[in-house]
Amino acid sequence: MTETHTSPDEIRTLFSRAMSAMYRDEVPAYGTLLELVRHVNDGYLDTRPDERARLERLGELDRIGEERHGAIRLGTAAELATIRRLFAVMGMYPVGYYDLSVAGVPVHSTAFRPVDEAALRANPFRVFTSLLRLELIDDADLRAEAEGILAAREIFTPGCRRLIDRAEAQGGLAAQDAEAFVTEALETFRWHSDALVTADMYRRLHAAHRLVADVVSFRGPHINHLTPRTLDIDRAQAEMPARGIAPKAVVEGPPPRNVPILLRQTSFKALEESVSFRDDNAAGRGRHTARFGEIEQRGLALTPKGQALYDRLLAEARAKVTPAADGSNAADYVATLQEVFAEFPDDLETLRREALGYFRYRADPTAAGGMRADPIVYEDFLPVSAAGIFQSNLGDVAATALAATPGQDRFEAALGAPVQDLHALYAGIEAASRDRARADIDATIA
Ligand code: OOG
Ligand code: NI
Repeated sequence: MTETHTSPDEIRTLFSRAMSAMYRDEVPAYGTLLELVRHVNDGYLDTRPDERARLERLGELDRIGEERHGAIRLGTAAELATIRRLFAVMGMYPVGYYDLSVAGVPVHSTAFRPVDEAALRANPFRVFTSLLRLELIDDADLRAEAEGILAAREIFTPGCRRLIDRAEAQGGLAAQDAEAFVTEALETFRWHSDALVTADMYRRLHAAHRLVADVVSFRGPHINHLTPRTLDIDRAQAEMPARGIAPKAVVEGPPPRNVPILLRQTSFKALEESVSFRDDNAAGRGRHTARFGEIEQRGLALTPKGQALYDRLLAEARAKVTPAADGSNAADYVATLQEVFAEFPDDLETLRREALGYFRYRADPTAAGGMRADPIVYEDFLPVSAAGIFQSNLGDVAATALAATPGQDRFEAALGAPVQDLHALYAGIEAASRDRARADIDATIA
């Protein structure tokens, strides 16, 4: 990159804002959710001046109002490979592998996100990106037809492809190209109500799996939700009904705690939208549910040891009370979750001492040992939560696991690159901060 190029961080911010504006136009309830989250976050910070000061000191306060993630579902390996190049233009790289077939959803996924500390601080915009696994569809004829439909569609504009090529060739984009790129790239994520398929084909795809219909029937991978970050998800969940939004029955992820860990999420159901099929006359229009809303609260990133404890406790709670799709045992589930998670340490010092979470260190002569540790925020996703979100917006049908072979190799072959290991990223940030803190301490002593 030269100084005449717009930085990938800036392009990402422009893109994230453009996407947010587009989605607010397409799905007005998303605008309501943004207002609710802003209201809850302001209230939270107003009553906690210490927390406000802490977030400000860590450089996190500014990013929270801008922060969001989105999700898309792609149909082919070629689409995934090009989307990887598209996101790279805005400094977003594939991190983590999520196999959702175990939860009955025929996709596997990664998250495109910024990876280094400065980029995360500038704007942590992420996109949870899934690739349809047509090989999990039993009906061979339908599979072949779906493959044909997907092979014939083009989800990128010619201008978008040209600008990706240019960014790669030049190592960046000049300001005017960067703006054009944002406009062109946005088109890939736009909702198109005119389907690529006939009503009958839609019905057959839908019968195979609702998700197959969502991916194969349309012109492109419409953004299916955009999720702002709240500082108090229980409060936001409680206030949703008053704003005319019906949340899903339980918040996904860990229970409420003193020290938030990982990620807690809740969503509202997908909207029913009218679509037109290829063979529709003016009178016959169809319906499709695809796009929904979600909010999330982020906490401490866990080490493999902490993640293993989380996974074990979550499995234990869900074995005792499996949350019913219709929400009928929600209170029971929440109580059980809370009970089981009592075993998970809930103060920063114990979490750090027992190496359950990742911390960022800095020199502080007033602290014991001359160093202070702050929690590193979890920037990724959780497969069980993601499955719960998929399920809820797919219409709360009970999930049956699909017989899938683990697919990370196939996913990476389609992607054209390996996904980065999220633990290596957090461990790297922690180690670098410790080295910096030690050097600072040495410098004061010397
Ligand atoms: C993605 C669902 C996963 C999350 O926040 O866990 C997700 C989808 O429905 O396409 O976005
Ligand atoms: Ni999401």
